[in-house]
Amino acid sequence: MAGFKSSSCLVVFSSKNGWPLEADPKSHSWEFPKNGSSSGITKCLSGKVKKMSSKARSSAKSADKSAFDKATADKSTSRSKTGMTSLGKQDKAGAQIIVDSLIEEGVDTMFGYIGGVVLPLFDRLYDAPIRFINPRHEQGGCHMADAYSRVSGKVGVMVATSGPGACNLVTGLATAMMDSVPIVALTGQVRTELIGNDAFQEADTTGITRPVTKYNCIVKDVKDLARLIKEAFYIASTGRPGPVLIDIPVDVEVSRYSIDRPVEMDLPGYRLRPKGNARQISIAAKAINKSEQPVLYVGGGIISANASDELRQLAKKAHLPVTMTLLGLGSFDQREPESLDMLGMHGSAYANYAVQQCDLLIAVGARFDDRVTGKLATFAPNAKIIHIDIDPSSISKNIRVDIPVVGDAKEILGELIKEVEFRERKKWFNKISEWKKKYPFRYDNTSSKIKPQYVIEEICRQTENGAIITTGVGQNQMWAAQFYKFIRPRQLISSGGLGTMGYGLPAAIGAQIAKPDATVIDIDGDHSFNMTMTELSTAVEHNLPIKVCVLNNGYMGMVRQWQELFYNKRYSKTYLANPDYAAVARALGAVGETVDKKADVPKIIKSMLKEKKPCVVDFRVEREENVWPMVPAGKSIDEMSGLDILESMA
Ligand SMILES: Cc1ncc(C[n+]2csc(CCOP(=O)(O)OP(=O)(O)O)c2C)c(N)n1
Ligand SMILES: [Mg+2]
Repeated sequence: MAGFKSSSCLVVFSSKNGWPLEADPKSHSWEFPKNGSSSGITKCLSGKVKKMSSKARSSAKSADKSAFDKATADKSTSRSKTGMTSLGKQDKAGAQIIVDSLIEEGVDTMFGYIGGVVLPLFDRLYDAPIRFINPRHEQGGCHMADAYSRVSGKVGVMVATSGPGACNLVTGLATAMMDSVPIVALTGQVRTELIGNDAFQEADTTGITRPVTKYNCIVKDVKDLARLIKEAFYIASTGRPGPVLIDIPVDVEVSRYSIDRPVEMDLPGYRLRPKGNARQISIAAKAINKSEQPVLYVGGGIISANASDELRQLAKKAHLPVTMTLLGLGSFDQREPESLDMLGMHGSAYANYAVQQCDLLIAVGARFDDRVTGKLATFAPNAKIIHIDIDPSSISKNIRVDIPVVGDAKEILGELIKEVEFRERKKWFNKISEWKKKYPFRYDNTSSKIKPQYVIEEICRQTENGAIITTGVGQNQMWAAQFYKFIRPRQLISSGGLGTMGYGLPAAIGAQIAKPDATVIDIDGDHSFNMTMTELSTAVEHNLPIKVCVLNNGYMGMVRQWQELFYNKRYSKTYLANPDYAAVARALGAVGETVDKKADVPKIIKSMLKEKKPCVVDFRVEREENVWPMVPAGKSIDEMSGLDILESMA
C-alpha cells in the first residue's frame, strides 16, 4: 500500500495487497467523503489513478448530503416508534449501515484507531453524531471501552483495523472476557476474496479472538450486517455479559444494500433465563433462615446486574455479613457493620476466617475463582453452598454447590428478600468483630518513609470515599482494594480475572469519559503504568482531569514479594530502571510531580485533586513493602501469612 495526501485530493494507489479504499474494480458504488474532507477522491483501477472532475465531486457530495439528511430524519421518526430499526429504506453503503446501527443501539461514544480497511467506516464516522476517542494503541482503546462500560453500564464500543490493529485488541478483549464486561469490537478485514491469501494486513481475527470473546463472527454479506451488529449488542449485554467481535471485510463496508424491513435478530440457540426457579429460591431462603453462621460472598455479577440495592436489603433484612471479591467491591458499602471487605489471597483475615467457619455460604454473581478459594478441597469446609448466577456453566464448576439458582441476581435477590427473616446471630457477629479488632488491614504508619498504604488511605480520606479508582496490577491493586473503602457500585475499576498490567491509565480515561464530573484516580504501579503510559497523550488531547498516582517502589513489587518469600530473595528480573515519570508526564502535556517526603503527601494529594489537567504524581514509596495478609499458593484461605506482622503493628 502507498498513499499520500496531495494538495487537492487524497491519492490512493491500489495494490493487489488488499489496499481497501473503494478501489475494487468489480466495484460496488463509491463512497464520497462528506463536507470538510479533502476535495475529492480518486478512483483507482489496477494502480492507475484517475481524478474526478470538480463538477462530479460537487454533485456527488450534494447527493450524499441529502441521503445523509434523509437518513437522519428517518432515524428520528422510526426509531422510537418501532423500537426496532431506523436504518431507513434507501440504498446505503455497509459503512453507513454500521454507523446507523451504532446510533440505533444508543452509542454516543466510541473508541478506535484507523487503518486501511476501515477507511470507509471512518469516513462515515467523520461527521456522525458519535463522540470518538482515539487511543494511541488499540490495547489502550479496548481498555478504555471496557472501563467506559464498567462505569456507565453501557456497552463499550471499539473499532480497529485488520491485522495489527485487530491483534492489538487481544489483551483488551481477554481482560473484558475474564471480567464479564460487555464490549462490541468492530474490526476491518481484507476484501472477502483475499481472505486466506496472506493479504496485506490480513490476520485470522475471528480465529485469534475466539477464546477471548463471548461470541464473534465475520460478515460475509452486507445484507447480514445490520442484523449481526444488533445481535452483537444483544449478546454482549445480556446473560453473563462479555465482549463480542464483528469482523467486517472492506468490500462489505462499501457494498450497498437497501434495508426495507425492521432488522430482526436470529439467535435460536441463545436463551436467557433471567428468572430464577421459584422452588430453588424458597429452598435458599429456608437455608438462610435456618443458618447460625451465614456469609454472603458477592462478586462482580452483582454490579453488572445492578443489584446492589437488593444486596443491601437482603443483608440488612436477613442480617448477613457480606464479603466481596475484588470485582465485587463497591457493591456493598464497606462502611456498613456487615461488611467483611474483600476475601481471598490478599483479603481480610476476618473475611477468610468467616468463610472457613460459616455454615452457609451464599455466593451471588461470583465464580469461586482460585484467588478467592485458595485450596479448593478445604474451602468453606462446613458450609452448605447456595450459588446464584446468571451463567449455568459456572454452577459447580470449581466447588460443588448444594442450592443452585440460575438467573439474574437482581430478580432473584428481589424474590429472596421477600422470604428471608431477620435473625440476630449474636454469637456469630461477636466472633466476627473480634477478628475485625484483632486483624484489621494495617501498616507501619510510624515509618518515616512513604508507605503506599498511607498514600491510598490519604486519597480515600480526601476524596471522602467518593472517587472512581482504577488500578494497575500487583501490590498497588491489592493495597487499593484493602485501603480505599468503596461505598457504591462501579467505583473500583480493576482487571481482576486476567490481571492485566497497563489497565489503570486507559481505564481511568474510559471512566472519565463515562463520568466527566467524577474524580477519577488511577492508583498504579510503576511498571504497570509504564506499559500503557503513552495514553497520557489521549488524556491530554481530551483535556481529561484524570489523576495517576504511581506507587513507585522501583520493583515489580508483587512478583518481588513472591521472590522474597518463596525464592530466597533472588530478585530475578523484577527490577527495571524507571524513567522520571513526572518528566514524562510533562513531556506529554500533562502535569507531573514527584513526592519523596512523607510530610508532603497530604498537600500534594490536595493540589492533585484540584488539578483540571491530567496529572501524574510519582510517589517514591517504601521499596520492599509487602501486601499482608497473604494466602500462599496451595493453602486454605485461613492459612494466612503475615498475621503476626499485622499484629506486631498494633
Ligand atoms: C501484562 C502483564 N505482564 C506480566 C504480569 C505479571 N505481573 C503481575 S504483577 C507484576 C508486577 C507489577 O509491577 P508494578 O506495576 O510496579 O506493581 P507493584 O506490584 O510494584 O505495585 C507482574 C510483572 C501481568 N500481571 N500483566
Ligand atoms: Mg512497582
